[in-house]
Amino acid sequence: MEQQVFQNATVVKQTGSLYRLTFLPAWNPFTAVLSGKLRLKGDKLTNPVAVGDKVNGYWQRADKQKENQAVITDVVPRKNYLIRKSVNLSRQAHIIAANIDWAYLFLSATQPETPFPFIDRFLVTCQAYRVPVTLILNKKDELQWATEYVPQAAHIKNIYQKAGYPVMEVSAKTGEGTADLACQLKDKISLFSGISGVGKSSLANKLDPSLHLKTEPISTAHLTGKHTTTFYEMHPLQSGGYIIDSPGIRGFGLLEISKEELSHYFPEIFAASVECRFNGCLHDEEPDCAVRKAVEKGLIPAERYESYLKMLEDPDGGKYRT
Ligand SMILES: Nc1nc2c(ncn2[C@@H]2O[C@H](COP(=O)(O)OP(=O)(O)OP(=O)(O)O)[C@@H](O)[C@H]2O)c(=O)[nH]1
Ligand SMILES: [Mg+2]
Ligand SMILES: [Zn+2]
Repeated sequence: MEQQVFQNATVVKQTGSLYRLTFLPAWNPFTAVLSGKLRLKGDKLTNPVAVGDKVNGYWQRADKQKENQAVITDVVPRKNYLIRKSVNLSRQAHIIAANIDWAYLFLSATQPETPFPFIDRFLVTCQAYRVPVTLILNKKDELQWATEYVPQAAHIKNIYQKAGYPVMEVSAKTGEGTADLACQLKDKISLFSGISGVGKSSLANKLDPSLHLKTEPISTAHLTGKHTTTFYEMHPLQSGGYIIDSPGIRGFGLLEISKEELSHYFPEIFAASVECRFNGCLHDEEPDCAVRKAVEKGLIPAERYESYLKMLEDPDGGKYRT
């Protein structure tokens, strides 16, 4: 059996035990499997190798096989990654994606609604794992006729802009706001994430109609998405850059973030906390807590503070039926 090694291939797709790799910036993905050594590492992780990972390995020519089989042996140390506790296998963690230049958390201006604790768990994880993040408020076109959602959309925008996060209002249907987004995506590997039905794949198609990603209307009975995208997959954009389209996230448990450090990942809570009486204040029931005072005065939105308290109490939680 001959062996020829390869280095620094990028994982662009994972489907079960099969991976697709390419040598960026070239785009001609080939199939690979994990070595036994890497599969063993998978006991605490549902996926020891994630989309966006850079990997090394070798090709082996197995008898009777026409093509060489690529085998992944090592993951190159990651620049960053996003990780969450899996919903069903609560002791297992799932690496959402690795080596991400920018994450885009998709929300819908109308339906489906993303619960605040979900948004905040995602943002906390981005802060903790050093992934810059922008909120995408999609389906802006629907606000014209679904006017009952206008105050809610404005409220979301206000909360997160105040916290220091960029918020972009776009429409995957009309294309409004997508030119600015296309500029930001150039030369970067970006992650599109969010719950099902918020329009991640639709927006990707609008940015590059040659992608033809599958999309589906949300359920009229439950106003929730149908989990149309089932694999994490990187796509090159004609306008430049690469996006990772992803399946709707069903639940988001925090991982390896201590109670003491949690407030550091809420920028506006952290800023207020310098005035707290106690150094190790958890901003819960401690006396003279500047964070609680800021919430009472309306300077910190109650939704954000409630999310913070929920996470403090139950970092593993965050399971949503979406
Ligand atoms: N009116 C309007 N509808 C949109 C917009 N973006 C997406 N939709 C619709 O929302 C539904 C869900 O869109 P998808 O792109 O499948 O959503 P997704 O986030 O990829 O969902 P999953 O793959 O299940 O995670 C589809 O019917 C889209 O046509 C938008 O900007 N405006
Ligand atoms: Mg999709
Ligand atoms: Zn405090």
